[in-house]
Amino acid sequence: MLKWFRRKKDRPREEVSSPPSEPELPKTSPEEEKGLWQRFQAGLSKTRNRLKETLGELFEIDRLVDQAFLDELEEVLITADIGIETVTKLLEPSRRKLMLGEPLKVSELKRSLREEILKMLSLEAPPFPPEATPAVIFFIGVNGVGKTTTLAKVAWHLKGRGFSVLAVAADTFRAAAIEQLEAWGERVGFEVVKQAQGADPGAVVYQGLEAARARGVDVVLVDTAGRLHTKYNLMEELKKMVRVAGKVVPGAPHENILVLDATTGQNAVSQAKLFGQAVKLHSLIVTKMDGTAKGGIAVTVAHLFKLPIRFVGLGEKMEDLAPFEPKAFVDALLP
Ligand SMILES: Nc1nc2c(ncn2[C@@H]2O[C@H](COP(=O)(O)OP(=O)(O)OP(=O)(O)O)[C@@H](O)[C@H]2O)c(=O)[nH]1
Ligand SMILES: [Mg+2]
Repeated sequence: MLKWFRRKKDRPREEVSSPPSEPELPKTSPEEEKGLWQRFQAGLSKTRNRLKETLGELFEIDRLVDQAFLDELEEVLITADIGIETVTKLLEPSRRKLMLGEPLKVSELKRSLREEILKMLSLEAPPFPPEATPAVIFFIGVNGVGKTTTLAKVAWHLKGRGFSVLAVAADTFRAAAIEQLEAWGERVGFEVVKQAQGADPGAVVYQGLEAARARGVDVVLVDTAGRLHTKYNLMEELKKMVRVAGKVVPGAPHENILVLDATTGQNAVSQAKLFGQAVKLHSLIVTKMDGTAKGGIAVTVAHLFKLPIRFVGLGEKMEDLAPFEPKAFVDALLP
């Protein structure tokens, strides 16, 4: 179903280091997929219900649409935190039709809206994890968005697909950040490379990648400290970590994931902008979709910055992370 999320056995034969006698990994069962889909649906229920309440009335009767109808629809979509620019783009085909004096029915408008959102979300995404050994992935974002929790959830997903995982505790700033990552490591089953609190995060990255290379680890997940995207020094520190990674493993980091908290709304746009100016961003993970009626922010940021969404966070447990699928998302979002 998901094209970008690969299993370890998808790799070319010569790159697989495990003996051929290793048992084949189970495929995602239909039950598992159903479970993910249900979690996805449930996680988006607040956003969906909000849209249902407001759009329900608008969409109830399949009548002809006029300008006033589109204006009202525009407002509703903006309250779901799909930004103005994005909403304008979404409704463009419908507005054009009206301007040309062509009739437009509610049912057609709904279809067009779905298609436009799908188009925005269906960005080409390279395979995940990236095809490098080790594949180095940074988790980046402002304070408290869910970087560490998401890293652990991703580790759990990767392990389920046969990859060996090592985490780097590059948040040496916040008290207890290292312990938090270690606790996840014990729960999920991954090793953590760490130094003392206050150590240079670049040095921890160096040590972690050296260890990963020496041991032939498949994927390295780097937990970075939460930082305000507007703070110059902290952004410089992030740039340095990224440079260090590239020195140890050529081409690293292979994926810088910006972690966004869905509940923060439009501020996510400026986060994406400023983090993207500091380091190259490759993808997004949108967390806390379960706690917000504003899940539309995912559409906005993906569209404005052309960043594919890898996963969405749907709760605090390790299994509360769903690989992102545009179609499932639109189905779950629109009533
Ligand atoms: N409901 C919900 N809570 C989440 C989700 N993801 C993370 N959280 C919670 O958000 C809080 C912050 O998570 P962390 O993983 O510590 O966030 P962080 O970005 O690493 O924080 P800093 O390292 O301090 O910047 C924790 O209480 C998590 O349990 C999610 O998808 N849904
Ligand atoms: Mg953290």
